[in-house]
Amino acid sequence: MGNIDTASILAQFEISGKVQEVKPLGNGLINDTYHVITEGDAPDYVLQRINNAIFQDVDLLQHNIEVVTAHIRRKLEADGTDDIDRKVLQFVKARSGKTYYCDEADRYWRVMIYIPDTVTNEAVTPESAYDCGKAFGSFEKMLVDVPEPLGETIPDFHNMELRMRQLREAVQNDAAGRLGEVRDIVDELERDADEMCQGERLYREGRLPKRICHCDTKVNNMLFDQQGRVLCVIDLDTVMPSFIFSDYGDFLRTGANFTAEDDPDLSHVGFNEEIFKAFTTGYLESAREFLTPIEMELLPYAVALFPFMQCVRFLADYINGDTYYKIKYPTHNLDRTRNQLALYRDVRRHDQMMAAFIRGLL
Ligand code: GN1
Ligand code: MG
Repeated sequence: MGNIDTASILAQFEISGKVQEVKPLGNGLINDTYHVITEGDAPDYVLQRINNAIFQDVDLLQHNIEVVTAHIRRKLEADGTDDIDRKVLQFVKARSGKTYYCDEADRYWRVMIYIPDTVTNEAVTPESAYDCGKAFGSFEKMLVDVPEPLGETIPDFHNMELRMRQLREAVQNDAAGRLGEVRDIVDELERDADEMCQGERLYREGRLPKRICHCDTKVNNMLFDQQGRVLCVIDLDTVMPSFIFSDYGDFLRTGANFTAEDDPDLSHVGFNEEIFKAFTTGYLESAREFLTPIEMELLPYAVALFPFMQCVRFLADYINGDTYYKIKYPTHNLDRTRNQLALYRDVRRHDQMMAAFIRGLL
């Protein structure tokens, strides 16, 4: 916690109970998160510093989150769901009336109620993939009729055309003098770029909708209860309008890779069909009633799109000299690039299997 005076920050929020201890929570790479333990019957809290270098419009971000959590709460209430406080996040107001507080050092803070007795997972099993599919599908389903427009907390976050432009700019500048060693990868990506940008084209033609999506669908962004059942979706900073491909495809990018996204041994990389099938089954159980035919038809495209996009992002960062992603060694972004390219290639070998499997479910 360094020199951060958490007591004076917490004093800005309408929390109940006396604070007993504040300790770091989780292992997020973007925000700093603390568990605030209180005395007696008062709830515990989560104190979070919002990374406003990445999320530059904190007011918009918190507005999105407030609209989304209030809407989900109303849906759960209407459905007669039990234990709602464990199934949707609840933010605590600051004394200013907002759900965040900006301190003198221009740091942004927010507080939510800590949901006790939960478990987070880093690895996906076929069983949990099915549950995650259902949960992310129903998250989107609950949000199809949000009563207010939401903004993009990172503008054009999953816009493939923008990501290609950024790669081409990196290639033009060759700021770190690394282009020579990756030229063949750039060429390979360019060959499929048009196909991978079809989402934006269909959107411009009015054939593909944007909906409210989570946009960071990793298994560790879900809370489970101690019996292993999904309780709720967390980490809502990237909730914004996007193609549903963002949630469906990005989950499988990490969940259905046999190894981590930065494993340098490419013989470990591959597309896990069993996870694909389990996740897709759960997802479509929740989502089929609101998805349009074109969205369903393009689900295999979504599975390919995310390793492709991530490969483009890692490669652009490598060529730029590692200015965005944290790296642990000089060729870290290159290893990530090669890993995601290998995954992309393997996904493409499963195009027909995926299409047939999805047809079978519908
Ligand atoms: C970043 O930090 P993390 O893992 O939540 C990135 C994602 C990438 C991911 C790749 C705001 O997410 O889009 O898919 O790294 N988030 C942002 O590991 O750029
Ligand atoms: Mg997270």
